[in-house]
This record gives sequence, C-alpha cells and structure tokens, in this order.
Amino acid sequence: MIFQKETVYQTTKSWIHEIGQVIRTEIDQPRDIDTKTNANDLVTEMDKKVEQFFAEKIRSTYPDHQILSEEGFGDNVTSLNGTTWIIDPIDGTMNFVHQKRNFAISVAIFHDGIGEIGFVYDVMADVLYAAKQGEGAYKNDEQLKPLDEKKQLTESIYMLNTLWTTDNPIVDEVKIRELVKTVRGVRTYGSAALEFCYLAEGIVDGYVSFKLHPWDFAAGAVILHEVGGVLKHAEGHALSFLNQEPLVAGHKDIVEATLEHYLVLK
Ligand code: 2AM
Ligand code: CA
Ligand code: CA
Ligand code: CA
Repeated sequence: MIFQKETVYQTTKSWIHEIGQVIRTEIDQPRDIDTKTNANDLVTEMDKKVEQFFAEKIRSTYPDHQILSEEGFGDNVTSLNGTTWIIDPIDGTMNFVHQKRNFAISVAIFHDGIGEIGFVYDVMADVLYAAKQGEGAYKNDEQLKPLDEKKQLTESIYMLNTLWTTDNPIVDEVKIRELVKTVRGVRTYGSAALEFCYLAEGIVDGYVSFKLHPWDFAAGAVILHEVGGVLKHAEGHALSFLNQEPLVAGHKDIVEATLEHYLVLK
C-alpha cells in the first residue's frame, strides 16, 4: 500500500484538535476513575472515550491500518509491517485526574517499521509538538532547533521517576543515585510523551524509564529523532516499539554517559 504521508498528517492533526477541544470543555466534569494494575494506576472514562474516537476515525478512514493502543480499542499488533498507529489517548492520566494539566494525546504513525509521523498534544496548554520523518520537528509553528553539539552530564537536567532511586527489582538504585548526584538537576513531569518533547526542545537533556509501553514514547521518539536526539533500550540496542521496554533517551552524549556508567539492569 502507498502511504499518503501528507494527507494522513493533516487528517490526524485535525482529529487531535477536535478531540482536544472536547477534553478542555469537559475538564471540570466529575470523573469516573478506575484502577488497573495497582491503586495508583488510573484510567478514566475520558481515556477510553479519546481512544475510541481515534479507533473509529482510523477504522472508517484507513481500514487496512492497524492500531496499537493502551485502553483496549486497538488490535493485537505483533509486527510493524504496513501502517501502524501507536496511540496513547491520555498520557499522564494521574496528572489529568489530579492536576487537570500536563497530560498529552500521543499519536505516532509507523509505516513498514519506520516512525513517519509523531504528534504529542499538550491539551490544556494547546501546544502541539509534531514531526514528519526527515522534515523536522515543530512546537506549534516554531521549528525546533537541532540539539547542541556537545553536552556534559554535570551540566544537564535529567528526568526520572524518583522510585528508581529506591529499592526496586529492575535497576541498580545505587548507580541511579550516583546519576542524581552527578547531574545539575532532576525533574519528573509525569507524562513520558511530553518528557520526550522536552528532550526535543533541549530544555532537559536525559531521561530514563524502565516500564514504558510503545504508546508512551513512539510519537515522542519521532519528534526527538528530528532534532538529533537518541533513544535506546537500557541494554544499548534499538527498541522494538512492540513491547514494554526499559529505555534511555535524550542528547547523544548524555545517553552514552548514562549507558556507560549509571544504568545497570538487575
Ligand atoms: P499513562 O498516564 O498513559 O498511564 C508517568 O511517569 C508515565 O508512566 C506516563 O507516561 C504514564 O502513562 C506511564 N505509566 C503510568 N502507569 C504506569 C505503569 N503502571 N507502568 C508503566 N508505565 C506507567
Ligand atoms: Ca495508563
Ligand atoms: Ca502513557
Ligand atoms: Ca494513557
């Protein structure tokens, strides 16, 4: 199948703005909140409504495309052959529920394994990060600049969940504490999709996370790639974009330094 990149890009952009307006209008309505894997793993009726909105639009407009998404309205995707939409309807559900800001709609479109289009929409701020593979990344109408040539860890701001500095079964917390002491500052924003966009903007430099799903970062990865940022599996190889994987992302120097000295999986 021919992939009509520009048409798909414009259509998706209009869908994102349409459903974003619905979320803003309904932001103060009472929420129907459920939990998933644990008491802090939240899902609301809005997460489902937004995903269903995209699933219906995609199935009626592009019936031969497949959907990989969080809330159950997608397909059982086992390969990235053909066109695959990787969607997180609300990334940062905890922020959505508790803060009513700092959450995003994340939509990536892959064709034959290549991340062709990425959109991350900061709904309440009305800021759309968007990229087409090989054509640069944008924050609304402003093109994002390539990341700096060089970056030192000691002069970097790093994003990680502070849980990884405490006893945990996944990563060596002693090394992560060393990383925290080495960098200039640490931030946690609570939306992986937005955190990737902050890397692409160059306002933060490094990011580690150990349990992300493809829908959390696929769109952000397309955007980050366009400014010369790097994304790797925590063991240093490429990601599959099909499974839950531990990862490190950001400026190439920061990713390298992290992998070399601070990231040891258990
Ligand atoms: P979500 O809001 O779409 O669930 C928060 O630090 C980031 O981790 C968000 O991108 C969030 O996505 C994701 N996240 C939330 N709960 C998670 C869980 N139980 N396992 C893995 N990732 C999770
Ligand atoms: Ca979730
Ligand atoms: Ca998510
Ligand atoms: Ca989500």
